[in-house]
Amino acid sequence: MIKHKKLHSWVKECAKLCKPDKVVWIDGSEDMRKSLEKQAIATGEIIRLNQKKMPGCLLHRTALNDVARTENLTFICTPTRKEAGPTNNWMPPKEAYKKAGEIFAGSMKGRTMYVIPFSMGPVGSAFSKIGVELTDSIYVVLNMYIMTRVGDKVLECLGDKDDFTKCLHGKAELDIKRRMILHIPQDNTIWSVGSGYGGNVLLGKKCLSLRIASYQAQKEGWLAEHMLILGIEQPNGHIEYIAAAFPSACGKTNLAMLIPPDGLKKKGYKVWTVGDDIAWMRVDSDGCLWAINPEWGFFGVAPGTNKKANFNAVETIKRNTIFTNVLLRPDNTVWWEDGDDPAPKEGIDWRGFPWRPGMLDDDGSPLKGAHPNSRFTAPALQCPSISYRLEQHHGVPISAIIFGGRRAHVAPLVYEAFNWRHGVYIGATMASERTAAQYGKQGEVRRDPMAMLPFCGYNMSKYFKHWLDRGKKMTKPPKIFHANWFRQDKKGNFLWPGYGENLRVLEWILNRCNESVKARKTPIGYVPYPEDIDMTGIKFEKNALKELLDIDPAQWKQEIKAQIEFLETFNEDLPKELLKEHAALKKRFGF
Ligand code: OXD
Ligand code: MN
Repeated sequence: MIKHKKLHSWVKECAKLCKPDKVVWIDGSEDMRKSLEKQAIATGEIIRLNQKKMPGCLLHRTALNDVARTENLTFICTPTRKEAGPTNNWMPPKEAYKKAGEIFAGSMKGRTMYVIPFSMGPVGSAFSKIGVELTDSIYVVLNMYIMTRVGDKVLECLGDKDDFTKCLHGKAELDIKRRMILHIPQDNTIWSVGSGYGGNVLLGKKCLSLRIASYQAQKEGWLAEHMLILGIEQPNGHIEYIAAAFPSACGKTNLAMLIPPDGLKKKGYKVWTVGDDIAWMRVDSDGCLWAINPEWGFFGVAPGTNKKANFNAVETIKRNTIFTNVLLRPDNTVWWEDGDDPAPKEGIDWRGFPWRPGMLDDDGSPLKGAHPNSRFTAPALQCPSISYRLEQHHGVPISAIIFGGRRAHVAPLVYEAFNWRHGVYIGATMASERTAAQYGKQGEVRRDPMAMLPFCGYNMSKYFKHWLDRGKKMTKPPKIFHANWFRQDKKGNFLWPGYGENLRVLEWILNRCNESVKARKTPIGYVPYPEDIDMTGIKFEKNALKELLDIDPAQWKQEIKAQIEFLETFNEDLPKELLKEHAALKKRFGF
């Protein structure tokens, strides 16, 4: 293979900074993967799980202070603050390189630097992007083998082209005070130092496929989104695809792998999973929106994963899966809260300490065996519902886009935007209530436009404008919807059963796309007539469905006020079209 001059000189430059004992190029072979696995097991970085019960599965524990993405230590590094916008932490590139450079300096002494060429999207697809990650962590290499396509085939595809993302990761001392996740979009560069947690260090995922890619997408005229993609196959074999954006911890993985509920089975639907976290979408020559999932694996939350919530995920993670921060049982298998198995009598918790059910922490709360953000990294192709289109260079055409959040009140189960521009307003103002798994006051509403708040790599006002402009490029734009599976009654009980039953709502959405059902026009958009949501096979009070679809003007008055307060934080940069949508919404209510 011809040596890529720029790539080699960049690797050399980084090695000069970090001073590893050696540099190893990852060729993508199974032999190399196995030998790295062996090394990591020998040093204790990784534990081999029970190979009879869980073939190919591994366990890793992160440092105790390194268990989630650190948004406060994540920066967009552009020449001006305005380019990063009011929703991002900002640092000038020069300062970023200097500060992180001091932490990287000599940090790989006694370690190996691995060079991982990877492709986001099928290797060679016109819609894929290439990155090269340098890392001193075997855990990262093994995860990248699952999450992305890696190795020589990627280098061959890169040839002598310069357009690859330069990703440098180093664990350094894993000290939270010396941790930084830096994106320098103008240099097509990511620097991540001081962390070993997936979201901070698998640089192809949030860093490249969302933050850097969203910046590139704006320049190149496409969309990089925090969305799942699923296909619904109808009895006649026709498959329609939906992309959906929900903030973290709203069940995207579960929705992407949905199994039709018994009551709808006789209709013959089948759901195909294309992706559970990221969608890259572009307007094609047919005037439609097409999407690929750039990833090759799932990096999902373990607690709460069980056969009822997500049977397909349970099947997917039976083999060749890396578990992070879950509980280790005495038979060398793993366990987490709200899984399928009862708590074991004893085990080793996510921190590496002996654990028994009923143990309490310093505050007197039950001590968790698995960390609430413990994860599985599993090959997408092992998922029983994986779509063959995952490997197709062209991706899938999108019929509908869903925005959603977790709202106890206000937002009905589902509604449809009047048009693309209105849909962009719905996406720009979407919100979710914090759960116990997130920092901040529980129940507090956090605005999270298009679920991209932590992931948009440039000024969000410009991002809104970009979304509005995409609509003008399409002759057949997808319809836009808003869904809320989490509405509660007055007693605080969830009104909607969720999980597989969500297909009932997806069916209504597709019926709207195909113009086969009418809907009730309301000030917020089109809302289903209760009889148009097929409730065959489940006991459901008619009133509950009415309550789920109810729009309370008093609540909406407050909501609309909160929406404009949020939009006003973007000052004069906010596209005027969104202000017009806001005024129109108010007017429709008569406020
Ligand atoms: C994720 C997230 O890990 O959105 O996918 O936080
Ligand atoms: Mn995500």
